[in-house]
Amino acid sequence: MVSREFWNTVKTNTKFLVISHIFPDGDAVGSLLATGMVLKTMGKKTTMVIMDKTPECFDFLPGINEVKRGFDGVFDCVIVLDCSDVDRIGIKANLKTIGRIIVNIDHHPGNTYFGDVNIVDPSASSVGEILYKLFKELEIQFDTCLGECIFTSIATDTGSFKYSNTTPDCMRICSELIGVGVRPERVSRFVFETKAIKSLQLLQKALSSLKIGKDGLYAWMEVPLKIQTELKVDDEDFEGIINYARQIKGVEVGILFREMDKGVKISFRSNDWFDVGKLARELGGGGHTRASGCIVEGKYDVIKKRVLDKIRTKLSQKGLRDDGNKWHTKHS
Ligand SMILES: [Mn+2]
Repeated sequence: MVSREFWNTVKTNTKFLVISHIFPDGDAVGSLLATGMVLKTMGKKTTMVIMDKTPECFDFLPGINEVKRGFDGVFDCVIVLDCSDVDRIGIKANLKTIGRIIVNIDHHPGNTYFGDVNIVDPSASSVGEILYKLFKELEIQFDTCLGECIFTSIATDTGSFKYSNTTPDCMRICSELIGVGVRPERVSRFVFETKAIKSLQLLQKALSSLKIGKDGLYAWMEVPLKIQTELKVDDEDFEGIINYARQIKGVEVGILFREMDKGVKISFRSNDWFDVGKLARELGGGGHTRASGCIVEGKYDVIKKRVLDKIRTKLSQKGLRDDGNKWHTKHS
């Protein structure tokens, strides 16, 4: 059993690096802190790293001040969380030069199984959910701190228990976590209900760019670099903005084009049947069936047109056999 291999790895080693992805979300941060907490309780030397700024909305989580932006030296074991592939970690070095054993814990369908131990469950709502099950096997006690981290993972990756990945399992887990003292309204206030003014100004700009495709099946928003510089916005200010495109009645796919220095960061959301995870992978990115993204290098207008054309074509092919036509190039 994979989990036995995981626990043997934990028990027989002492020095751990726990790391999750760049552009960190609630699952990246929550699962990182939960893993770090459990390893430390077990007396392991543990370094927690995210190679990127963590959004301020997660500053309330226990242990967040111990998360570092980099690391030195080598480790017995590197535990990678919520990363479909090694690029998502944001380090240049080969993982094998950092740790003797690589453990990959993830729930993305496109996971590349880059670890020596791979615990990959695409049916799980979040890495937090996978961790809960792993910790239960060892009869680890859940207190409010550990519970709050796991709860945040699940609550954010299910969009506050609204997405199709909200399963009986994740509701049962969260019910138990509330039972050990997690306060959903506290998590919700920090994570979902507190906004910087610049986030709302960004939303204002994004909404003013909102356009809908001729057939009404897709809608998009655009944020030029100039606006981002003016408002001094970060990645975290973009959180949730794309949903406004997806929410329009009749729309299946929502798209957000964010101009970057050398290309475009594109986010995709779908409502019902369109696999945006597959679309993003074809564009060199990744993600889930209903939520995904990619970064494409090249000229903004060219990329935008190609992506919109591609979506229009795919939408018009609904019900037809997928011809497997792939857009391989990352550069336009
Ligand atoms: Mn996740």
